[in-house]
Amino acid sequence: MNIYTQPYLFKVYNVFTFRQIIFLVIGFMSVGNIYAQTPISTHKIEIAEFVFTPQTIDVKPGDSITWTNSDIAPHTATGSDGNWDTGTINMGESKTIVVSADMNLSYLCKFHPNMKAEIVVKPD
Ligand SMILES: [Cu+2]
Repeated sequence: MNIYTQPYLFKVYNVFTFRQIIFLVIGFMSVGNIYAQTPISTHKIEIAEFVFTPQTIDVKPGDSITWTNSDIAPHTATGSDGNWDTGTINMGESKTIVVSADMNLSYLCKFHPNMKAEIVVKPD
């Protein structure tokens, strides 16, 4: 090995190591993210005898919530400020919404405003 090829080899070796480090860092970050994110879950809320059960649920953005109505009367689940709404849920029907970060905490039934419950959105 002469004096002219040695710096070149050193450079190549350095670049290769740098790329390896980058790949490792990106690799570990990706694996870390997979384990850091709790899986998306589906929450079920029963509507029976004009009551939402459970009354309060903890959710994360991206989760889904399904309301099932077992009353004869139709109901809705509607954000208190009106920014989300399942629409009418008839007897035996289910309606599902996906949780967004800006959903407000309390909701009610449009037809029976005394029917109230809460969803608590916790950031990821
Ligand atoms: Cu109702």
